[in-house]
Amino acid sequence: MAFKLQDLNYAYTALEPSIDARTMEIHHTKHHAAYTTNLNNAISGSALENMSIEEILKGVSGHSAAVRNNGGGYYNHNLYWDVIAPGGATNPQGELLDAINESFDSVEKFREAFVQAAVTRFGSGWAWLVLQNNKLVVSSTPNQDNPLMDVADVQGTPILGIDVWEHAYYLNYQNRRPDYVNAFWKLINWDEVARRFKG
Ligand code: MN3
Repeated sequence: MAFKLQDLNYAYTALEPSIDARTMEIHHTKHHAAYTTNLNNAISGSALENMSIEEILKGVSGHSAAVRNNGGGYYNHNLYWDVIAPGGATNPQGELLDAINESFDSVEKFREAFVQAAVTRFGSGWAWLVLQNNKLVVSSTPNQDNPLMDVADVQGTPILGIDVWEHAYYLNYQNRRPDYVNAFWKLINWDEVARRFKG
């Protein structure tokens, strides 16, 4: 198998009460596991088996819907688990803070734009903080698309992402997506976002 479901380096209970353990467990062992298995099935026997996930996504317009949906799902959830891992800085700092201030005027204005993108994404999808030509922008994508994909409206390197599929929050928040988004904001591991920002 080309791609492996990564273990979380923290317990399913670690993000309670913001994200409950049952949601974390189902999200990781069922949803993320299924994207991983289905991606491997979709690329089996093809040249994509020898490519990185980033390379696959950058040329996704040339691949099947199964590669687009499951490759996105595989990549997006790896990023998601990392940017909410407990223990990092609780606010943006250093060069990342400077870049946020330059692009959005303030962290608060960035937060408003990010929350707005997450809350208003219709149906299932993701909201992102994207590094694009040395500038930071907020975007959102449908389904399991992401800014690495050549089909995305806003293309660049995603450095922060929130899953707004109902499976990410419904057990605890039901229809209250804004409550989940605001809880997610408080979980962000800014050291991990800074690591991705620096590339
Ligand atoms: Mn998900």
